[in-house]
Amino acid sequence: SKTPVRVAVTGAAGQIGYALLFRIASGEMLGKDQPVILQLLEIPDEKAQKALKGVMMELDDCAFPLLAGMQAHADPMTAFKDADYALLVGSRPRGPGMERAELLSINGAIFTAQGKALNAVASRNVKVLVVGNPANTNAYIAMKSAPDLPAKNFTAMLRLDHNRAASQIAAKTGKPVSAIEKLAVWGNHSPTMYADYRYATIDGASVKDMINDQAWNKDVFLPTVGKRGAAIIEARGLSSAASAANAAIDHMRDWALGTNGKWVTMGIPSNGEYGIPKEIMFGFPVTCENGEYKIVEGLEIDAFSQECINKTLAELQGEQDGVKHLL
Ligand code: NAX
Repeated sequence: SKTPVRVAVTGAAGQIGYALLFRIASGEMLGKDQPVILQLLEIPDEKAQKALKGVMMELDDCAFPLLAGMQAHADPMTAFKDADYALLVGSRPRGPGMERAELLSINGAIFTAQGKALNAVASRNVKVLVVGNPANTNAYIAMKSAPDLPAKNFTAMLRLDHNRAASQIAAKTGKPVSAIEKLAVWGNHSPTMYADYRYATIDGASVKDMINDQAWNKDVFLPTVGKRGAAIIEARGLSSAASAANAAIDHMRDWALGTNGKWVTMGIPSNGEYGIPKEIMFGFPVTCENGEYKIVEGLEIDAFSQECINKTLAELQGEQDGVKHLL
């Protein structure tokens, strides 16, 4: 059987962690033949560490055949040791009344420390996914703090936006979500992201032609997908957790095991594609093969799409300028 791989997860006692760890341990992320060792990081706070122990007791009680080991950590330098995969879920999202500068400086501290720790102790091939918000900028900070690791190994989660867009299109067209291909979400994981179905197909037919309603795109689809996170909070009293964990599983599984030519969305450092400045952590359509992602290139960007892309890019550049002094 295969050698176990090491999967580090931060924020492991949080609500996304609770929806994520059991699926990683059951083989849904890396395959039903791939044993995993979970390296779980929480803040040193006694309550958080105790809650983490409780989650680990439940993981034990699942008797997962693929769970080859697990440890609790309070220090990224030990949590990330030899990690093959790192899912950075724990962060400080923006609270009510929190100033932007405060948000950026708290997360700056978390993600510079975690980037440095990955740089020092993780596998040289570690695949990093940042879920914790602001996800793109946190991923950018971690990447810039890990100069000895390939920049391409750092990614941010846009997959929840991608899956939300697919689900809205399925509802609008009355077609199964599994039949939708060639969907893309550009930019920042925030309400400015641009979900783009101009190239999408269902059983080979154009989704754009099927819907044929630019007003629906602009006035219904984009705001619904962009504000979906807020709508979940409003309905549930808590932010998206199971759907976020599911998107993290999708992102890592596709990156590791490939997409068979299917497009998915990942937040990745730009190499200048589509005029996005280098190193900006931006949502792009990609395909994955042999453990590598590749941007879908050559798509035409019309005036409306360019306007949307410029807006989400400007927001990201603002965020990244706000953390430059930390790097
Ligand atoms: P919770 O508050 O339930 O859990 C977060 C956990 O992270 C807590 O247990 C906390 O102790 C821990 N933590 C905080 N700082 C840490 C650090 N430096 N090292 C290790 N652990 C640390 O939040 P949850 O609902 O699980 O959400 C986690 C993050 O995901 C939030 O930032 C949230 O905004 C973000 N999200 C991102 C999404 C995306 O699509 N990219 C969607 C869902 C979610 O909103």
